[in-house]
Amino acid sequence: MTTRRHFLFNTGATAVAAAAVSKAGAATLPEAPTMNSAETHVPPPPPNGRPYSPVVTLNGWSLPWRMHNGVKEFHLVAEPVVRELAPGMKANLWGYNGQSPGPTIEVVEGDRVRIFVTNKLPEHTSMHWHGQRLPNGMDGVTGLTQPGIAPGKTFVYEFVARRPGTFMYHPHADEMTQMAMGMMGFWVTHPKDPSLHAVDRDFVFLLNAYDIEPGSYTPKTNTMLDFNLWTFNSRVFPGIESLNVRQNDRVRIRVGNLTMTNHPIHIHGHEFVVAGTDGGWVPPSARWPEVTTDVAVGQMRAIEFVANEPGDWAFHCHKSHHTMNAMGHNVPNLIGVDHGGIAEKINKIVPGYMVMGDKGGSMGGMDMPLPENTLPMMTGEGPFGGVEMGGMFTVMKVRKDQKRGDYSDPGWYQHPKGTLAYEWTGELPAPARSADAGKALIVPEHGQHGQDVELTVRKPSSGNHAGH
Ligand SMILES: [Cu+2]
Repeated sequence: MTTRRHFLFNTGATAVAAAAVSKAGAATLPEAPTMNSAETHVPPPPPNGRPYSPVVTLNGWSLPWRMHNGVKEFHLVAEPVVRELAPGMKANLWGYNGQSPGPTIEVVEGDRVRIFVTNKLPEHTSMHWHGQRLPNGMDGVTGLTQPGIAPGKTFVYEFVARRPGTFMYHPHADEMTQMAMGMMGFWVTHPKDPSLHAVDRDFVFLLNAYDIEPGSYTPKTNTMLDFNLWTFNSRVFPGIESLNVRQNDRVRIRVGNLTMTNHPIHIHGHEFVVAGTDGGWVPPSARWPEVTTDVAVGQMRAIEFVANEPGDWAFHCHKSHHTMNAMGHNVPNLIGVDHGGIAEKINKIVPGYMVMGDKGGSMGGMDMPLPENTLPMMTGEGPFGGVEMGGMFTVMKVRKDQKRGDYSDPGWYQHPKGTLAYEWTGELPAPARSADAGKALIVPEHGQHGQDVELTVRKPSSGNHAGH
């Protein structure tokens, strides 16, 4: 593929830029390769160091290193970046080496690692190596274990990657701003023995969230909970590449959560086990089967399964508003309300005004004018029409005829005859229905207290509820 050429081109371009910027450091600093495309770049085989099976960072890449006297040297550059969240929308973020999230760092258990972190941001930063065993002074907490890295300065972190597993990196400086702007990356420490925990496909996803007003480009950094763009590797559906696997591949998906809320991560058609957590590998006897696993804030989970069911299987966060793109928050529920024409009338006064549909929320078919740089809330085309998704959603494509080593997108699944849901046009038996069917829905008056419906039918003489 063009992957390698693209990668080398970027590497060369940055090496020049780095030399121009830092005259004194150029001789000793390893190059800082950069990437500004959101295609997936599968890393070339490791040039030196001990062997391992590389992970796949969808819509991302892994950071190359140089060997220097037996030490693996990496160079991360914290800087403003432009990230395409999906075709049709770009965001002004902060990231590393041209991208948010930053490149994935892959090392082998026992490696001595030296990471140069250069700050090209307008404020100080630091780097915390989330989950690692390391000397306290390498932990990257501004004020506690080091001063902040001032703009234009470079700090060096050095430690032995002692524990194999799944990790993250992020600043521990002005965190609310820097994380809300996209500063984070993935780290994988592979086991010394490459046959341990071996899988055929090893994907990594960093969960992040942004609050970008429709029509604007820069996240609001004071947002605490009300984010409106929920991303896998700083991409939203339909901008997230599919997980392409061969039938019967052993698949691992590592998920790290640096948003401010939990994400129940769900896959269709297969059960998995949580084979790894923040703390390392789970002994096989302690793993239990699931189809959804919650990934709390600051946690990492590595799920594993054999992809033995061919098809196009949804992989997504199970919070339904996390599989939608940016919207206004105060949209009332108008199911059953005839508001024909009202949106158009209001639109003449308030451009961009939106009402929820009277037959449900679906806006897939609505012809809504969107502000510039704004994605539809529910979108994406599948072989059968609109997928009506956004945010943290993508598809795992399991194919039996995929050639060994070929993980290109196989296109949509062709369902064998007799295995596809279809419209029934014959006679219908009478459906079983509740005895109350057809009666008006009783809405509890004090629903927020969780009482039963009966409790809301008060006797006229009762004064006990007056305080409500
Ligand atoms: Cu979620």
